[in-house]
This record gives sequence, structure tokens and C-alpha cells, in this order.
Amino acid sequence: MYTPTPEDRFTFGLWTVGWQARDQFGDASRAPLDPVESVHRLAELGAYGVTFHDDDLLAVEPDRAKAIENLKKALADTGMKVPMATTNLFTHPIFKDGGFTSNDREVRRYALRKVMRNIDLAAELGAKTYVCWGGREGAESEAAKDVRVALDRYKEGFDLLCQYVIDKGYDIRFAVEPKPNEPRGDILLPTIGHALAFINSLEHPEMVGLNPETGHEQMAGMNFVHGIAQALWHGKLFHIDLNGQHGPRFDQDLIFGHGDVKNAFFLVDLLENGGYDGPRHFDYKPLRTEDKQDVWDSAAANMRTYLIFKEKSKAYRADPEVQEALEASKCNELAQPTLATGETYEDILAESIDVDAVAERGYHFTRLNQLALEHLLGVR
Ligand code: 3MF
Ligand code: MG
Ligand code: MG
Ligand code: MG
Repeated sequence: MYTPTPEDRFTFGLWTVGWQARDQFGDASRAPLDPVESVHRLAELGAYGVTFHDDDLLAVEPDRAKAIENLKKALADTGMKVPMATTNLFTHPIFKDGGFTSNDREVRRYALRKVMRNIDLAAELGAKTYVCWGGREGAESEAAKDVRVALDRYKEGFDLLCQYVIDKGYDIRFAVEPKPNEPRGDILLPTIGHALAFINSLEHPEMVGLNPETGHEQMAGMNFVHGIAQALWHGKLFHIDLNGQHGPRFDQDLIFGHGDVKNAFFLVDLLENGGYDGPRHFDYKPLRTEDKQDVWDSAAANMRTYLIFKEKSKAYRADPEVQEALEASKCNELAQPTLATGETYEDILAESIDVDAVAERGYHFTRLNQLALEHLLGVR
């Protein structure tokens, strides 16, 4: 039980287990990890696949062609898949003012070239999703960036990349990953909502969706489950970055479930029942305190935690008391359209209500929440 298999479709960024734990104040606490080893170890743990930034492949082999060859062999040896790829437009100092929205036009052109080059590899490896996290697209001062003009350039970038994918005949869609801040003081497209609105203004909105990350939304004080629900509602949940975070502070990238436990439970409940059929992708960082073996233990913990929540969600939904409480809280009544078939606003206008009597009715949400918590705490 709680043992992952490839059918669960768990995937990991090579940069997650491969993180050397260099931070703002400290040096690396772990040695570089060979992507080949990551693919093998993750396969042994029951993962479905890996994802990568172009630069992740060069962790121990600086020759790109050789690095790609090594990765391909590891994938062939293990049966691991690459459902998503992405570009590193944030580590090299050339991107210090962004990639697609750098004030420097030459940098913008280089950034787009770097993306197109890696899209070719993504397509070759069978990736269907190409994630764009604009980590350096932003500013520290309002004086430094005209956001309206920067959004023009952001749109220009996505329109160009969509055209590239169309012209090449690739079966790839883009997924924007919102984040409010870090490493920039303020990042463009800071939340799911901002990104959804932006996508609507693109030349090919159908080719662009979202890759929301748990911690990023929680850094902005947002409810991740609500954000994911809205992304699903718009048909825009193309991919997801699962991890843990304790509210608005630096980007913690904790193991999934090691942050807001109850929100993580309802997230799994939503993903499993809300029509998402993409990979369950982890974007976490093994703690800086951890050693080589802890890295693999932490990778396993992400998947095990997800599977535990999945079981808990099933038990919660099957509990007759929960079903009764959902009914009593009118949760099912919300699914009923406000107007009956054939009715118009005239019917609403003609109606009357005993406002005081209706206002007195309780919704009994406390009971529902307590039932969920008791399932989570294992006492039901
Ligand atoms: C940073 C992130 C990124 C993105 C990645 C995928 C390094 O906070 O979450 O991870 O997920 O670039 O595009
Ligand atoms: Mg992140
Ligand atoms: Mg992420
Ligand atoms: Mg994060």
C-alpha cells in the first residue's frame, strides 16, 4: 500500500533531486547529481518520468550532445518518460533583467532562441507540455519596467513560440507557471488569475495553459485548491508543480504535504475527481540539511504522501456521514442551476422570500470541516 507505480504518473524535475542546496546565504551542501543516476533511482522508486530544463542535462557532462545521448540511454534502460520540458532563463547573469521581457532586445532574442532549441529536444523526447516560468521577468522598482510594454513583449514571445511549434508540426502545448516574487522583487504574471487573463490576449490561446505551483500561490496568500479549481474550470490545467509551503515567505519547495496538510488533502481530492489527467509532477527541494540517501527518501516521501491523501480522499467521500453532511450543508444544491429550465428573470422577479427566516439557517460547514480533519488525522 502507498507504493507508487508508473500508472500513478508521478514525475520529478531533474533539478529537484539534483538541487545542490546552494542558497542566498550558503554554499552547496551536496555534490552534483548525474541525471542518469536520477532517472534510474526515480524509476526504482516507482516514478513514471522526469522533466528538465535544458541546462539540467549539463549537471555532470558539459557536452550537450553527449549529455542528451546519456539521458536517452537512461530513459531507454528504465522505460521512464519525459512528459514536460522547460528552459532555464534565470541562472545565467545574461537573464538578470529577464528573458522574454528584458529591457535589452538582444537578450530577448537570445532567450527565444534558447527556448526554440530546447523545444526541438522536448519534441524529440515526446514531451507534450513545455513550461515557461518567467522567474526573472519582473523588477525591483516601478521605475525600471513599464509593465504594459513588458506584457507586449511577453505576448510577442509566446506568439512567436506558438508559431514555431505550429510550423514544426510539434504536438506541444505551453504552460505558464505563475509566481509572485523571488528571485525578482515582483514577477510578471504573479498568480493563476493574472496568467489566465494574459493567455486570453495571445494569438493562440488554445495552445497555452498553466503549470501552477503549490508554493507559488501560497506565497501570494492564495488558496491553491481554489486556484487549481478555477484553472480546471477554464480548461487550462495543462500541468502542475506539487510541493509544500508555509504561507507567504521565501519559496520553500517543501515535500508535497509537508506544508499546508489540509489544503494538500483537498488538492488531491480535486485532482483525482476533477478531470485532471496529466502527470503528478513534483517540484520540491530536498532540505539543505539532507544527505545523499535523504534525497531519495524525500523523493519517495512526495509520492507516498500523495497516495496516502488519495486513499483518505476515497474514504472521506465514501463515508455515509460525510455524504449526509454534504447534503445538510447544501453542497449538492450548488450544482443545481439557479433558474429551472424554461424560467427567466421574470420568475425571479415574481418571487418573494422570508429574508429573516432564510438568514437564520446555518450551513453546518464546521461539521464538514471536522469530518475532513478526522479522516486526515486517521481517527475515522
Ligand atoms: C521556481 C520554479 C521553477 C520552475 C521551473 C519549470 C526551477 O520557483 O518553480 O523551478 O518550476 O523552471 O519551468
Ligand atoms: Mg518554484
Ligand atoms: Mg515550479
Ligand atoms: Mg516553489
